[in-house]
Amino acid sequence: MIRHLLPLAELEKAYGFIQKSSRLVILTHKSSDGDAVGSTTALCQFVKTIQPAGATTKIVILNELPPYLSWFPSLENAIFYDDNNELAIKTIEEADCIICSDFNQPSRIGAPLDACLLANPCSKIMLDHHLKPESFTDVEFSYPDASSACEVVFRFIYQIQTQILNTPFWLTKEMAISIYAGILTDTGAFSYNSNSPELFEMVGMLLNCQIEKDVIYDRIFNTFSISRMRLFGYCLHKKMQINKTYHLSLIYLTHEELARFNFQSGDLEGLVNYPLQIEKVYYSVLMRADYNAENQPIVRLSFRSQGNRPVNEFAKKVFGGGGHLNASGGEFLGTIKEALALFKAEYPKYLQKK
Ligand SMILES: [Mn+2]
Repeated sequence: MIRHLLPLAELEKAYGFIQKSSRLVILTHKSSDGDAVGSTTALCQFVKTIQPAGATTKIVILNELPPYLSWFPSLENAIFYDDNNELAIKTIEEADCIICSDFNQPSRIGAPLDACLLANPCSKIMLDHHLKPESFTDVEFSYPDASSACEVVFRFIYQIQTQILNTPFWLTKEMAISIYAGILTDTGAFSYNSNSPELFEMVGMLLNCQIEKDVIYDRIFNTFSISRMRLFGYCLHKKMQINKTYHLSLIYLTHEELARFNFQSGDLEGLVNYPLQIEKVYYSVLMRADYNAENQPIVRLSFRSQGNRPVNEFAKKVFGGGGHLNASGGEFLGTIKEALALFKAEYPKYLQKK
């Protein structure tokens, strides 16, 4: 039994916006992951089933997708800002309804798309699962307890069909593929954020749509380039430092090291989780050198932990970031050397020895 979590009045409002729209746009966060692409492509297919004839639905994303995400159904409806600046901007400017999926702060979609989003006075709907949403939409479906944006999208479709349209719940195979891929991504293939029995009921319903779950797993996870696999090997063999007192693993990478392994965006995805597979390592931190939009050196940090060992406070107070209890991110304006010095001075205040 899938509970009706989304309030009916809000759902009716969102449904009204979509039903009236003739140029709908779906946005998601930059550096998109499987949940971002899964939720937007599933939504794109779904809204087409309730829009008036002749209406259009487009997905607009800042960066082009890496190969492991470019196979999703319905991506023929996506416009990438990197690829076509003018069309991407124009599409958002001309939208008469915008759905914001898998993000809750305009800045997450990247400049200049965020400014376009805010400047357009049309009706806006948020479907998300991150903490502390900013208020910039007319309808907010924000569920930090949900495994993924795709779970929220599943509920959205399920409730619109069964409560508003009074039809049995149905999905196309393509929608089910997109939703399953997003849930799979954001739960690390059901290794975290996936304790709810209801989630597995949803998965059962997705499997009933004849999706091939092993093929989806393969497309999302078994897609390393040779240089990416060697970069992982290098990090684990040469760079991982273990602090036994604090049960902490630290890996950092300089510009020079990243260049040596022909680093591409997304290549370090998932690496921060590996050290947690070591017995008695409960914290894992990954730092990598990067540049910001002003071309100043910055360091991007990822924090992971296990059990009741929060890392979000540390990420927030020391590195201006935040996130969930066990998974957070942050940023530091400066060099790796400076970031390391700050990290080493501060972690004893935030990490537990037990
Ligand atoms: Mn997500």
